[in-house]
Amino acid sequence: MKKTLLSGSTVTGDLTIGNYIGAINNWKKLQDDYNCFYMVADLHGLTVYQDPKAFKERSLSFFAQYIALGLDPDKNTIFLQSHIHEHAELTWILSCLTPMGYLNRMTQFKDKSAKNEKNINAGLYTYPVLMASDILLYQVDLVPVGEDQKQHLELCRDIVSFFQNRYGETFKLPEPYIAKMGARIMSLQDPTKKMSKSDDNPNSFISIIDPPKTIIKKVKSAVTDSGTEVKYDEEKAGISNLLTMYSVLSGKTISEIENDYVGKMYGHLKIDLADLVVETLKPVQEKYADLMKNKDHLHQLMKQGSEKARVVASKTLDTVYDKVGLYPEHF
Ligand code: AQP
Repeated sequence: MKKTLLSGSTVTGDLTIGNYIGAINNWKKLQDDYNCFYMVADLHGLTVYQDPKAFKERSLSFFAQYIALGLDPDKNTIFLQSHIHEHAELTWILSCLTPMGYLNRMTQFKDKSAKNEKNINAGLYTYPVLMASDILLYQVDLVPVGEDQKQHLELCRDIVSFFQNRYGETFKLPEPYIAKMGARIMSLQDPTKKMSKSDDNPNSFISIIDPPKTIIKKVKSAVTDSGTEVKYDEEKAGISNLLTMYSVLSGKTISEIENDYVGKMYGHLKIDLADLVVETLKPVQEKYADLMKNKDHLHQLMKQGSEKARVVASKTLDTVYDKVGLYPEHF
């Protein structure tokens, strides 16, 4: 029996090369060995203000990008979170079991509310409970987590025991899945910060669907220090970030790349990296364009994903409703 795994990306901004290198490229490698659920996390996206029309288009675009980036809709369950109403329903049940004190400790809430001073909403605060529902509905064994999600997974594990203590064993206890090499890609404009798809400055990230000209312009204008030697150095975050990206995309080690650039300048690496990103994304962008031309086919694939997801999610929610004592509608 394959182990079950779930991951997803929040629908904010456009997927970036950081999402690809740090997450989706690894998800692709897991699709043969695990029973994978990959979700377009649109409900999570509502924790920040979204223009409704653009948000709808973006959710479809994320779904198409997952497939264009290599996630196979026949091997995996790829779906939109909001299509499975059980996520929102389980969130309510779990919210009634989650002490406020636990949510108060979440550092991401503090960081995100500092960034969103004008929109500190309750959804931002209870976001980890929705994340717990995402995981627990599918009786997931493993969750790929970066540093910033570890605390949320811990909370999810606490919620499993709160539920179990009150109602008996119901959910599988999820474990973190630590990817072998999920490089963290930094902002092109401030390499001390993670590249983030919702960054206000579009020059700080490369989006998967950026046209080649834009990619070249963004890489060329990446912030580096005043040196010239192409060498990985933690003190030189800008050039090190470009080297990391080059290494992951080319499959060469950092020291091989350093050797190739002896006697050359930062500018040479930038030109080659820009070409490499454009070449890497070319087949992805072609596939994406094809998929977006045939919306009926995309909708069909979406339906296929949500039907598979719903079978598992509804079974879990039925058990939960029964255990907490909600009166059944059907006898
Ligand atoms: N820069 C990055 N480097 C490596 N991995 C990254 N991921 C995101 N950015 C990088 C990984 O992508 C997965 C999906 O993450 P997400 O989109 O749901 O949320 P996030 O981590 O909060 O990414 P963003 O781009 O920073 O989102 P916003 O702008 O909405 O806050 C995760 O596995 C993540 O680690």
